[in-house]
Amino acid sequence: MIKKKICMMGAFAVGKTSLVQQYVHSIFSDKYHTTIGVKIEKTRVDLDHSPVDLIIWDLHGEDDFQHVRLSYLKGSSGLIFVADGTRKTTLSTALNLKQIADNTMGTLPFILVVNKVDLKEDWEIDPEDLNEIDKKGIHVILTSAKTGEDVDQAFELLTRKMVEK
Ligand SMILES: Nc1nc2c(ncn2[C@@H]2O[C@H](COP(=O)(O)OP(=O)(O)O)[C@@H](O)[C@H]2O)c(=O)[nH]1
Ligand SMILES: [Mg+2]
Repeated sequence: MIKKKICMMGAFAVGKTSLVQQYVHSIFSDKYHTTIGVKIEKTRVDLDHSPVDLIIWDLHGEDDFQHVRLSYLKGSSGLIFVADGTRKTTLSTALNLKQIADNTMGTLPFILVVNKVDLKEDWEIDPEDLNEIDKKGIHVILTSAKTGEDVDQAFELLTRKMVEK
């Protein structure tokens, strides 16, 4: 059985917990629950008829990241960096976290998820910014943890990158 650990990374309230809950349990809550410490979810995905067990680590906050990054990232096979389309600063945070992760772990398979696409009219991140990032070879996926749009696709794309690595 193939087992892969994934870490969710990104600024406060971008939707990391919501994406994991939507993907693993098909649920969404509008209530804001700050994740305390680390929450670990397990799920099985069928990739071309072969099962892959994903162990998804979901950490709270961003600033305390400095203290936990090593133990949090240890053993991971892939990373999901999450930004919130309605808050432009979260994109820089995601890219900064990618830098920190690269320095700590070397480059692992990863994707950049820009979440809350259901609120597109409130977006601060414009397509031009994302185009630029895309040109650097970073895989960008727009998701909504609320409607479920492209959430499965995001996790499956990362799984593929990890397995094919
Ligand atoms: N409209 C909308 N709200 C979202 C989405 N994802 C998360 N949220 C909301 O954004 C807030 C923060 O989400 P949460 O998953 O706790 O963020 P985290 O701190 O990154 O884990 C919560 O109130 C969620 O209900 C989304 O795709 N669309
Ligand atoms: Mg959370």
